[in-house]
Amino acid sequence: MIPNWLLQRAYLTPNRMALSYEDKRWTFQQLLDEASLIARKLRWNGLNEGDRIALLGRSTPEMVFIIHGCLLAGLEIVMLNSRLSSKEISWQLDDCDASTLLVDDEFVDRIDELSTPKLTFAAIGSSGEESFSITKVWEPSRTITIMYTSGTTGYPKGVRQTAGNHTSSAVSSVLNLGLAEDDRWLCTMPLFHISGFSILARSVIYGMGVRLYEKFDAASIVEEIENGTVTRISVVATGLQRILEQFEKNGSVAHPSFQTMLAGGGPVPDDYLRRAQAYRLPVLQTYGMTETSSQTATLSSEDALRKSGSAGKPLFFNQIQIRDAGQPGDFGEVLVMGPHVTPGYIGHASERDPLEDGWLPTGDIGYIDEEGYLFIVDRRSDLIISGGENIYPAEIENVLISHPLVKEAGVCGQDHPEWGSVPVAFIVGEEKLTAPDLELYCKQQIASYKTPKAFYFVDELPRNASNKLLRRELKEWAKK
Ligand code: S0N
Ligand code: AMP
Ligand code: MG
Ligand code: MG
Ligand code: MG
Repeated sequence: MIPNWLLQRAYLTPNRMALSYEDKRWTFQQLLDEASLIARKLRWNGLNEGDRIALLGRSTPEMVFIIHGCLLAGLEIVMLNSRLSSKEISWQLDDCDASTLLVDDEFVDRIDELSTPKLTFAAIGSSGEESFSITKVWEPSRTITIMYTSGTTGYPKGVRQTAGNHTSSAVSSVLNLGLAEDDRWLCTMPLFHISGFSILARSVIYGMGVRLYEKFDAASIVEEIENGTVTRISVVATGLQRILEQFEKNGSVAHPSFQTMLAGGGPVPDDYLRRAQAYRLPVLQTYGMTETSSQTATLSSEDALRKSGSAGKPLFFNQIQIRDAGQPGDFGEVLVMGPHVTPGYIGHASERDPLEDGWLPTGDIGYIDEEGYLFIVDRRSDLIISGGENIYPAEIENVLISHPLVKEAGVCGQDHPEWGSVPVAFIVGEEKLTAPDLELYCKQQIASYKTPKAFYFVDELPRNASNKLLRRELKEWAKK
């Protein structure tokens, strides 16, 4: 059994710093008090142990209290990506069958026509309370969070992340990175992604402080890294790039107490890793995904320079292997096994077993070198990763093709200096169709980051003899 995280943590180290935001801070006891209050209010609103709710909020202390409040109340939390369009959010709400949507008042106007009952954060705050006794231990199989991740078909899948998944992930991580008494993890990653949520989990499991930012603010982040007020941070390549530019501007270096910059969520350019050295930034590349509740493999600090470009070795409890690899260096699909791997999906994908013979096929292509280090080289499917957000061409193509003036549409990724890769669209359509029309049409239906950055009008799309779209060819076109 796994101890109820926050209850156990507040019992063990009540006075340690748990959370800070701007100039405010909370100890673990204060965090427990805030979260317990929320839990009683959620109960009063008819939410009971085992219920599934959806949560749409910003990275604020209130959001952290609500997350922990939900966990204390025994709820499963569907974490909604606040960058999605109303239409995408409605789709996920239908698919997950949540009984209630807890929504930050900031976002209420985005979701006015919903069939799911909603409870705004303000309404939770002003509601009555119902006392109940908090469950002290959790079954490892208990679902803590559900996060949607894009799928090849264009329909995202809700991934279950259990108490066992999160806890083993956090324990594996600390076995690799170590823990200092005054560690503070700067969380600028969205809490609705596992990159951000996993920081909250590590905090309560380790008794480690989290410094929370609502927005990615490179100037403040770098100031904290220079001053030593934070010791760890997680970033995607886009964030790392902004941090490097800020260090360049400041002409400064990281404080000696700064321990780790965990970089992942997509490819991390070698050039960034090299440049980071000049600012004494210990950047450790990591390979993880929603289905693995964050890191599967991470480079260790002692290998950072020698194995630059590698995503490291698997964390202690985890296994990796390359499908059909005969010898070190052979390329193939990366397969993952371990207690951090999801037991499965919910909703439309619930029948799909994520595992094959006990291994999770990741869809990523990589190799393991002769010393056992993992290198990720490509993605088997057509996934586009823009600033750490995943996009499958099919979800954009489905939207484009629904436009009355569009006859055919093909989408692929194009290299981009800020986002790594962005979607661009090739369109066969009526003459009067314009790029601004299509952009507007997309933005009404899908997240802004999924809206193609360019629309190229063509006479026909590259197809093979059986009329299948040749996406590789499309990618070549996108390079011209
Ligand atoms: C990079 C971020 C911070 C950029 O956001 P920013 O600058 O705050 O944007 P906004 O001011 O909100 O918006 C301005 C305009 O920019 C558009 N936009 C925003 N983000 C993107 C994007 N990603 N791609 C393209 N466009 C974007 C907005 O739409 C807006 O435009 P308009 O005005 O047109 O609307 C932000 O994108 C960000 O936080 N990215 C990170 C997301 C993330 O966390 N991804 C990782 C997901 N994967 C995992 O969680 C598994 C891996 C993992 O766990 C991990 C990853 C890294 C490190 C550690 C771990 C770990 O294992 O622990
Ligand atoms: P998600 O499930 O949305 O978090 O996306 C996970 C995907 O991000 C993985 O399947 C990879 O395609 C990609 N990814 C994560 N970490 C890395 C990395 N270090 N290098 C290359 N791709 C990565
Ligand atoms: Mg995924
Ligand atoms: Mg992603
Ligand atoms: Mg059409």
